[in-house]
Amino acid sequence: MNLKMAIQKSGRLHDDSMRLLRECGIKISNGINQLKTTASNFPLEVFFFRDDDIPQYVEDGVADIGIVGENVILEKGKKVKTIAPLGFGKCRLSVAVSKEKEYRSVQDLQGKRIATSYPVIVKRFLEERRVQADIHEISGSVEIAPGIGLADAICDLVSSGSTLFMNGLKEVEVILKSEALLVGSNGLTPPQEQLLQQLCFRINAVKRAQS
Ligand code: PRT
Ligand code: ZN
Repeated sequence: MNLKMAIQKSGRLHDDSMRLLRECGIKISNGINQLKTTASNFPLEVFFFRDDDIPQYVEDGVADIGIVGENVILEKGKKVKTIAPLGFGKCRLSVAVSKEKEYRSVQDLQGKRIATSYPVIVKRFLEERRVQADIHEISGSVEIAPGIGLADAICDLVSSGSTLFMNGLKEVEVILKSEALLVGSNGLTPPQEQLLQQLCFRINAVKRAQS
């Protein structure tokens, strides 16, 4: 029996996810043109997916475990359990407005149009603060929305801040701090749980060695 793990096929979490497995002493071939691969020295199958699909696959048990950003887990609202934060993929989900605009508090978003790829998280954030705004879901290049008149504000992931800067925007609210998480399906069998424990033991050793 193998433990099935979903990781990002390509993108910001792919290399660090592969590196973590390598540092855990698990040998797998690179997945750029593959859908899945099997480790040669640990009972682990690795599936390569788009990060957005990973919560669903783990909830459904297509994969037993997965590595995905906390931002994606919260947005998708799937029933998966968090096993461990992994210390990479760090970013924040923030609201930004044109740097020329005056911004005092979240109340300034009242009645405004906010472009984002994270409508669920943004909606909850605004509701908790009793602010009503128009959420426009767009899937990419969110940061150009204010410049082309599509929105008054955006909510997007930020790490260095240079994308906001280059688009004449300033960060005004941090909604969420996120990093990559190891998540697991709720229906693992005892043998799968045991394999997961072995894997977690190795991950913890890697984390300790790095801190
Ligand atoms: O193809 P697939 O759907 O799998 O990938 P994707 O394009 O949806 O995601 P990807 O690879 O961009 O990001 C995967 C995960 O990395 C995210 O879900 C976050 O958990 C994490 N992460 C960490 C980031 C960033 N940092 C980040 N800076 N994801 C995206 N960004 C983008 C941001 O959207 C913005 O466009 O980078 C830009 C801002 O970066 P700075 O450095 O200019 O602030
Ligand atoms: Zn994605």
